[in-house]
Amino acid sequence: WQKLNWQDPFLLDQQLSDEQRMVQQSARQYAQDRLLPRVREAFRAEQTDPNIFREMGDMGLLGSTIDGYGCPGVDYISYGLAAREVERVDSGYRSMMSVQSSLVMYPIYAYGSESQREKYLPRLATGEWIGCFGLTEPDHGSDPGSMVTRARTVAGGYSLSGAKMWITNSPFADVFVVWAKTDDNKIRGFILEKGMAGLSAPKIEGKLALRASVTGEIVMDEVFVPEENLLPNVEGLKGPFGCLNNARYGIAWGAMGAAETCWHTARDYTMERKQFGVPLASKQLVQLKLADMQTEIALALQGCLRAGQLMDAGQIAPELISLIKRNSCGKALDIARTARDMLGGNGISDEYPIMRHMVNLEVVNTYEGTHDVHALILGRTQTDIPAF
Ligand code: TGC
Ligand code: FAD
Repeated sequence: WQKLNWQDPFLLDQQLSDEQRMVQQSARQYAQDRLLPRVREAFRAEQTDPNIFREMGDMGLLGSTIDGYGCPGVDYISYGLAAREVERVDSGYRSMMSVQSSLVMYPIYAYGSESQREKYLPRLATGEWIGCFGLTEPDHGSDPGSMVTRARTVAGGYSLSGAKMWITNSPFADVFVVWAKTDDNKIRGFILEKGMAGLSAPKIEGKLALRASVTGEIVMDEVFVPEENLLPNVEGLKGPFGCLNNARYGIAWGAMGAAETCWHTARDYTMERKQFGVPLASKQLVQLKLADMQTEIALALQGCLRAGQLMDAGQIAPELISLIKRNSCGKALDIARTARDMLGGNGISDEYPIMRHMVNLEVVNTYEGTHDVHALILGRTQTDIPAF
């Protein structure tokens, strides 16, 4: 019998290839050395450093699964491991990375023309250009099929009018992948660029979560978009949902990184903190909480790994991605709330990372399909009855 590796009960590390381990280690080193020292100030001041995109580009973290166009072409398990390492520090930094990679570069790669790929991907890969993804509208969040943003046909292209809400990266974005309905009522994807007449992206102020990642609107007032900026190879909701599959998969890994930080912080704290003359960790109630955290995290990560194998084999069902996204976010949020409690008064201080992770995870549980919307997706697969 082996002694249990309590931090990695399923020995996930042993199940990785050398390349996957290398990607994880370099992402961890970057996140711990470069992101961790600035996150507290960034969160306090609600400020996002755009240089992070260049740094992530240098590390090969942007569009990492794309082969060519300046991207490293790693597998989806490596992508997930990198998301876990970045989100160990902050969900907002993982958001910046996953929007650029899965929601901007992926659609240009998967649905774009060759000239669109050549024009946009290399500069998005280095982080010279920052991208955002506009699907959600002020009145249409969980139900994006009801969007009202229009793309009217005009000479030489389209005229886009409408508003997108809660858009990660939009206030400093150079490239906007926007979904809108054309004259025939079909949803199509368009690439807009900063500086186009009628396009603005005001920042949403006052967020109490994900404060290290800037969020804004996209406001389009008859923005002329030339024909060559239409994504030619997809129409319908499967366009944005195809991108969301990749992003949701990354979130499933990432949320566990945040959960691991909360778990380890709570463990270390209760080992040191004495009440009633003994360490809190000597109490049964405390050990029960630590055991639950360990169990949920270990099982969730093993599920992510299996999903990654299926992604890499091209055999994954989108509903399995809903299952892991929902599970990871819900469990990570519970773990963060419990860990916060275990630190008592100190749990509310930003001397410790837990409360920041806890409020961030409220967002992660909501965006890319809420916890309940993913339950309804899973319910539909079991019953064939859409209950949305
Ligand atoms: P429904 O009838 O189910 O589907 C319409 C068409 O889309 C196809 N489809 C998918 N294709 C690929 N992958 C998926 N996961 C797909 N899900 C659906 C489907 O096959 C169908 O295709 P076709 O060819 O038959 O037309 O659509 P519905 O309108 O009933 O939608 C149902 C529902 C609730 C599942 C869906 O609307 C949904 O998932 N809502 C959640 C919205 C959401 O996730 N928004 C995310 C916005 S982006 C974001 O949050 C980024 S934050 C990132 C960050 O900062 O990290
Ligand atoms: P609603 O859809 O109004 O939902 C409100 C509540 O009702 C939820 O609890 C939901 O589960 C529940 N509900 C909804 N429908 C049903 C139903 N049929 N049955 C039962 N309950 C239901 N979007 C983008 O396009 N791009 C981005 O980059 C992006 N970044 C984001 C960043 C942040 C910080 C945040 C907060 C959001 C971001 N979003 C982005 C938007 C995000 O995807 C939406 O907030 C999310 O999809 C939920 O939509 P909503 O906020 O309109 O809530």
